[in-house]
Parts: sequence; C-alpha cells; structure tokens
Amino acid sequence: MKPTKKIWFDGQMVPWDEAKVHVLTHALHYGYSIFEGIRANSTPKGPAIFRLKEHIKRMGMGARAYRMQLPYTEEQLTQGCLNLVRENGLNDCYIRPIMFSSYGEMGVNPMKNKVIGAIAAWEWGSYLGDEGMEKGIRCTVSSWARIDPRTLPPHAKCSANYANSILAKMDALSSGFDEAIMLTTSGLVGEGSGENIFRVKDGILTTPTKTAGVLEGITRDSVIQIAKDNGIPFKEEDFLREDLYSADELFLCGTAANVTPIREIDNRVIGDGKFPMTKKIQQTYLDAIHGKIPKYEAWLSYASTPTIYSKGKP
Ligand code: PPE
Repeated sequence: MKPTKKIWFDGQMVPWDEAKVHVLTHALHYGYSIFEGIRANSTPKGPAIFRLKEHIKRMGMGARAYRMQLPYTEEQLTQGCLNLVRENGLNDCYIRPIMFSSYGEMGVNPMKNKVIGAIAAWEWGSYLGDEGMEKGIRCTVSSWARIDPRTLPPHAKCSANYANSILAKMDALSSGFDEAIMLTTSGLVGEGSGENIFRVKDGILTTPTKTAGVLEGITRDSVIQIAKDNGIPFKEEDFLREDLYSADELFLCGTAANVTPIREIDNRVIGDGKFPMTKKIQQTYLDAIHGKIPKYEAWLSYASTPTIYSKGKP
C-alpha cells in the first residue's frame, strides 16, 4: 500500500502516519466496525467518486443493523470523502471509510465505548488483476458457506462478517485459484469473498436475489441498470452450484474488482471460454465510472471543487 498524505480521522485531516489507535481498541478484538469500499475515478472533469451517496447510505444501514450510532452526519462523511480525494491530489483511488468501537472498556458489549470514524484513500489497482479483468479468473466453490442471515446481518459491511470471506479466500488461494464462490447455508449460490456474481445463460443475465443473503452490492445494482438500459434480458433469480458449471458466462463484480470475468470454476471451463456479454457490460461499466457516458453522470460526485461544510464539525 502506497501511503498518501492525509487521512480523515474523527473529523480532522491528519497526516497518514498519525492516524493511529490503541491496541486495546474494542473493534480490533471483536470486529465491531462498519466499513465501506468506494472508488474515485479519473474523468474528463477531474476525479469523481462513484455512487458516493449510496455507499454512505449503506454504511448507515449497516450501522443500524448492528446498533452502532454513528457520530457523524451523512453530509459530513460525504464531504470527508470528497475533501480527502482532493487534498491528497488523487485521481484513481480507493476510499475506505470505517466506523469502529474505540478504546475504553474491554468485553463484548461495545456500548460504553465511543464510536470513531476514519476515512483513508490510496491508489489501488484492479482487485483481481489486470490480466483477470482481460482474460478471466479461476474460481472454486468454497467449502465455507456464506454467513447466514440468522448469524450475522449479511447486508452490513461489518468487519466481523469478513472473517467468513477471509477463510474462503485463503483456502481458494492456497489451492491455486484466484477467488472463492460461497454458497448459502441452503446451498444456493451466494457470492465471491468480496464480489457479487452474475450468470449468463441463453442470452439471459441473472444474479442471486438479495434474500439469498448476499451483500447488496452497488456495482451489482449498477450492472443491473446497465443491462436494462442496453436491452439485456435480466432476472434476479437464485441458482444452484450446478448452474455455475452450465453457464455460458459468469462474472464477478464489486467496487474493488470492477467487472471481472470468470474463466473457470473448479477446473471446468465456463461456456466456450469467451465472454462477449461480460465484456460489453465491463466496458460500459468502466466508461460509466470514468464519466464517458452522460446518462450515468448522475452517479458521479466530482471531487475537484472545494466544498464548504454546511454545519457542525467537518
Ligand atoms: N460482496 C461482498 C462480500 C463484498 O465484500 C463486496 C465489496 C461486494 C459483494 C460488492 O459490493 P460493491 O462494492 O458495493 O459493489 N467488497 C469490497 C471490499 C473488498 C476488500 O477486500 O476489502 C469492495 O469491492 O470494495
């Protein structure tokens, strides 16, 4: 990770190396933190954050699911992200807001500890590699099931939820695959360790339903919108492991991963190894995030204009 100049830390811009917490920080011990993964991308009008409002809203929803009271308004967090990109002089970068239970009392109960937020931004290339974006990646179905909605709220980006993703990802990598696909506890296809999954069969695009317990991905939502706008037949529909093997095309999508084709699953080549619909969606998505499609400009928040805080601390 290449450091940048500043990190937004509890409302203030502090030097990168000074954004520190105590080792007895509650969240470090129990995973009680809610985070986001956002990207800013270069556009003809300067860097623009993609679907910032939706990311900030999702963090608020995750916090509510976990009974975490955020000490900042949506507006403060929105301005924090925009100012951070600008003050660090960044163009294409990843933005990571995190809200966590801080140092104070030890023990499972977080309610006595103050919640603190931080937002960092740095340059982060494609999550599953540039070659993966181009030629597709190799996945395996994990023996770890995706967290069950009766165990943890799967729509919340809570750090604790990611212990599940970590287990699946490490197993996939140590078996020589690029990424893990997790099934739900009822055996439906869920998602990747950090991406949603889409399937193409006979010209129809499908993705598992939200009620399957997948993260409500913002890239997933953008891909659905792009498919609808381009006349691609789309259905939100759950499917089984065997449907992965019989697909014509499969792809993963997420803020970090963008749209990444899957070339093989469990050593089986998907379709004929080509992915024309995936490529079309990938290109449209990349054009949208880089401000090349006027119709999708509403998804962009430009970071270049300094913003004045409307109220309260920044
Ligand atoms: N599912 C999971 C489990 C997930 O973590 C992500 C994002 C998605 C789906 C896609 O969501 P969205 O980014 O809103 O389209 N994963 C983030 C974190 C990856 C990481 O290693 O950290 C991301 O892509 O930013």
